[in-house]
Amino acid sequence: MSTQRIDRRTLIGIMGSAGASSVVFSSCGNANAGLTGARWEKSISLATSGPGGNRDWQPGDALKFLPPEKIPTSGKASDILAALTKEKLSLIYERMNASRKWENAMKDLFVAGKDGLYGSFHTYIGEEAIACGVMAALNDDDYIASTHRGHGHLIAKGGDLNKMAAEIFFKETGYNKGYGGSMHITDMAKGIMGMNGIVGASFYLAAGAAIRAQVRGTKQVGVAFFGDGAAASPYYFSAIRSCTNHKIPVIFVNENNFQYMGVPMASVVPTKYISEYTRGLDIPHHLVDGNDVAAVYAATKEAVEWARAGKGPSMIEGITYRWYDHSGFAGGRVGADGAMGLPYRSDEEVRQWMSRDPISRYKAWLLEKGLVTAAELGRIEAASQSAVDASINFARQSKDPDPAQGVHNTHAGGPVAATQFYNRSGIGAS
Ligand SMILES: Cc1ncc(C[n+]2csc(CCOP(=O)(O)OP(=O)(O)O)c2C)c(N)n1
Repeated sequence: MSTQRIDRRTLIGIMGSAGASSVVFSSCGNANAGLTGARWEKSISLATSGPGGNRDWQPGDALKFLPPEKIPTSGKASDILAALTKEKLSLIYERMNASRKWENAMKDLFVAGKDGLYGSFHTYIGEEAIACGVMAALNDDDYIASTHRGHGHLIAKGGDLNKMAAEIFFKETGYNKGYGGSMHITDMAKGIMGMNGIVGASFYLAAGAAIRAQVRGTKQVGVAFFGDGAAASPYYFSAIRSCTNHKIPVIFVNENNFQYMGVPMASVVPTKYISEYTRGLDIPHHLVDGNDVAAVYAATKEAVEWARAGKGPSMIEGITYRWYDHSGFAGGRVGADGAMGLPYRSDEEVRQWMSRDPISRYKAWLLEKGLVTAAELGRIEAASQSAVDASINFARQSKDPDPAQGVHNTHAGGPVAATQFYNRSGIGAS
């Protein structure tokens, strides 16, 4: 029997005419390299004609959700953030800057084709207020479970820029000795349970850590970050329901950036907001401007107090926007901010969201309230840039991993356990 080979574009066309769902399609799509507009236009028409809630979503519709241009300098959230010490407010600014500058530097290297970088790289640029606002309300020993878009989470929780840069450069000094790449970075000493290529995995990871804390009575909390698309995962409702039943100290933090790869979020969820899904559960829900670090911090502080008091989970939805393509840098340019020309969203929408830049808004808020001076903020920006430059130099100067060691990184228990396993299995250790 002869087998006919078909390319992915043809396959997608067949799936479309057979009425494939948007979720199936988006799992098959690869937003990474060389996509033509035509292919994504096809994906959008597939997604929007499938089952789901808001089937009429069009590129540009995220404009309806634009936050104000400035963080309000008065009000509950503003007062709660302003009560932090100057050191803590400065640290938030430092980490927001480090996150933005580190990813921007990586983006420029990828786009310029320098240093042999390749592979998945999901930028968090534009969403920094969520990670930094959440982390400011946590203790160092609280746990976070991240997503595929996790560099910003790691930086906000105090992770190591050098080790993360070296990992992206596939060097032996990297977090995973150069074998894991961007989506598998873990730093348990900092409570960072890992970035994760499995959409929807953060729910159970955070819940597991939180159950441990509950059993031991340590008062630690677990935070599950997840995207709007992950809310469509079958694990979401089951996890939040079980955590509610057992009052597990988990905070479910949704980063609603309206985009599920190249598919509009509105076509895969049936409600206008993710936080509407679970309203029937008797737990606090906070719907906040995710580009306002004060709003995110205030909501998380309340959720943390609720969890530490033994009352169980909370849900926070932060409305935000990612400036670049899903993964990789289609539409991005060296030294320029934002990815333009992507067929699943309008350039006007990108520009408007960029004008609500969470870092500039926080800076303006700090200055207007007179909490940190312009000179001090300038020094923080320069120090963040130096740390980013140093991380790239560190990565460049590090050695490549020894391929013979690769197998030893695949088993808990390290080289000894791996050797024993392979000896027993008769495969041989290397
Ligand atoms: C279980 C699973 N299904 C599908 C994918 C492919 N995939 C990777 S990222 C992604 C989109 C996730 O969107 P969202 O949760 O909204 O997060 P965002 O990328 O917007 O931050 C998909 C479908 C995957 N990695 N894992």
